[in-house]
Amino acid sequence: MNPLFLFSSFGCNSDLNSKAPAEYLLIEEQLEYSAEWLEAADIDGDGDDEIFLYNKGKLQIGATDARVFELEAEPKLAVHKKTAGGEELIVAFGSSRTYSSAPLQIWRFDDEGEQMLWSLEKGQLGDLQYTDEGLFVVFSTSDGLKSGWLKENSIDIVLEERLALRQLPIERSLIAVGRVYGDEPRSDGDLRLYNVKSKEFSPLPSFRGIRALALSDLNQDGEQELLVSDGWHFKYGTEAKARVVLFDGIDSAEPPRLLASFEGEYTVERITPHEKEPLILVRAPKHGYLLQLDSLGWKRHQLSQLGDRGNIVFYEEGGTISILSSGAKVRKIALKKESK
Ligand SMILES: [Ca+2]
Ligand SMILES: [Ca+2]
Repeated sequence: MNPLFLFSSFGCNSDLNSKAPAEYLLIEEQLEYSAEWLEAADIDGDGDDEIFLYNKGKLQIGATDARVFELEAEPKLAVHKKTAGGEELIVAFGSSRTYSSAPLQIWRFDDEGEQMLWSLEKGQLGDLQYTDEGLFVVFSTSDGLKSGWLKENSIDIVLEERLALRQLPIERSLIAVGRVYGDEPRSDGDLRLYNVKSKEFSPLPSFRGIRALALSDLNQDGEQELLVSDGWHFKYGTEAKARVVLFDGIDSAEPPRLLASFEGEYTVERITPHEKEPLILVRAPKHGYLLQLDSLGWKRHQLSQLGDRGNIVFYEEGGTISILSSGAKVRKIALKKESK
């Protein structure tokens, strides 16, 4: 794919058109610590990320001189909140085989300490998103699946919709809603926009069911692009397709564009765009992947194998972007800008 075509189809005519995207060399090393799950956020605001390492009920903040937070629960998803002094990390914890009676809990971590924002007995997390409007939580209980904004200590419910496990607010009153299945058992899922004021859905094009949603301004033109993993099928072993597509604005008449497909994987579970560079981390069942925009289009790099619960995140230190991958030995993959 020609990058000029890509950027012009973004509706962008900034200097990105004339600037070739950076090309990177991936330099992998194995670190001396383990993590069943990990995260990175600059909570002290000095420009370098702090590393969060979770192992067996303990979340260690910082690789050295560490603060330790103990909780009988397992981290599920985390989101970053920008603050005047850096970042906060917001983590949803829940039950697992080891912690079978753990409630669903949402905690905020900053440089000073941690604070529980919300908890729900016997709740299961569907999705967690942070936008300028606040924290948006999708969760299920015995009453069904609900979603809404966290306000004080409770969730201000905006939608109760079966099977709509993935939800992402485009704005306060407009939510992108992805279902794994449709109304009929085993039928294909779909992608729709929910208007909170009119309480109506409008369809967006998708190939079957949805497993992940993300928003990012990949070309830095001030407009967010919607990234979607579709292709889910109930016979996932043989029929499902693992794909990531991009919508150039949700009101665009253009069909979504396929950024990458992942042979040998049956779905994409999580899409993590970088905040500043056209880089996207993709978590699939077997491997992590990096999508990188270079002069030929979106290039796909297969990263380390991941366990059932492991994850991959971006990490920034000394101005260098790296990828951290969980495991018995954490892997760090530095993205070194290639000199030409
Ligand atoms: Ca820092
Ligand atoms: Ca954009």
